[in-house]
Amino acid sequence: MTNIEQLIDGVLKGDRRFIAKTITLIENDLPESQKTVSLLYPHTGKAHIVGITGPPGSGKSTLIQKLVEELRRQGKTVGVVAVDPSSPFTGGAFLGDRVRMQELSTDEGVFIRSMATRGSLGALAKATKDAVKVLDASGKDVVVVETVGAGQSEVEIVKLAHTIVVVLAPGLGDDIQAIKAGIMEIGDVFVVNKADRENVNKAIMDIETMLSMNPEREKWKPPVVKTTAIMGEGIIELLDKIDLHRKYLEGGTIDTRRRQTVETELVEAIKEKVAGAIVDDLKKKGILDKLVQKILEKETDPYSVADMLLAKRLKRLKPS
Ligand SMILES: Nc1nc2c(ncn2[C@@H]2O[C@H](COP(=O)(O)OP(=O)(O)O)[C@@H](O)[C@H]2O)c(=O)[nH]1
Ligand SMILES: [Mg+2]
Repeated sequence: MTNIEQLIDGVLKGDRRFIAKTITLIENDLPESQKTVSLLYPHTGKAHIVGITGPPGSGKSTLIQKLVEELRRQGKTVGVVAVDPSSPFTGGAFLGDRVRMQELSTDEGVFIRSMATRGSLGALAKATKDAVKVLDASGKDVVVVETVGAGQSEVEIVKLAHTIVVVLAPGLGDDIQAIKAGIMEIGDVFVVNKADRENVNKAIMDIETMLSMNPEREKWKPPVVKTTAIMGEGIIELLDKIDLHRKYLEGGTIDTRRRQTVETELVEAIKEKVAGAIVDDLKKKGILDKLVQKILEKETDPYSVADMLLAKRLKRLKPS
């Protein structure tokens, strides 16, 4: 049996076995997991967190593989957390890639993990955020998070990143879907991958037009990078832009971003813990069932009940 102290110690040393164990603990939402994350928390905040999002099939996983290789060449350590059940990091279609993935999997400076989709999306989002913290605390220079830019939870996950890279591919008709999912607004760097295909320049122009129509932008003007991930082309340029964005953030806005992230996290923790405790209490006392019945009979409605519960609790909190 490993105890929490051992886990923490192992993670802080960057030991892959302990990192893996800790993330498994988090994934399974075991009782020790929260304590572990709390103890690791003071050691976080050093990594550059890079979110990679975009429609399925645009080449995110392939691109990340190449980014990891290049970062290693530059002497940087890297952690990857992928929330993409459609294309997990098992090597993709190419045998060559699979061999490369195996090489990466024995490199102590790299840790790659695909998150399992057990439980709700909200639970997955939380587990992913915690896994990023573990990798940050383990001393990785860069932590990459891959999510499919499809739903709100995925967008929420990627928002924890300092730098968000949106990966699109030409001719997939994905662009419109991507805009719908709201990922165009959050991108700091745009990638048109599969530059070996037709219509690359049109895709780039479409993105640039869209970006120019968005006046709400900060001083940072999101660059658009062309890559061919399968050939490893454009990777260095992409890393340069990612690093440029890091430097831009460190010039002033990074504290604002960190503040926002921490605020969101706190609000979510309060919702989960406080609301959760109230609901559990109501369930235990059998009150929840009665309230449901009343709502079914149209005697009241969910929001009025919530207001009533809140008023009661606030009254109880006030010193008499
Ligand atoms: N032609 C071409 N195919 C690519 C390129 N990058 C990735 N692919 C292929 O696109 C498919 C989806 O890639 P994947 O990395 O799994 O995409 P993800 O779903 O965004 O993670 C795979 O078959 C890749 O081999 C590229 O630059 N050019
Ligand atoms: Mg993928």
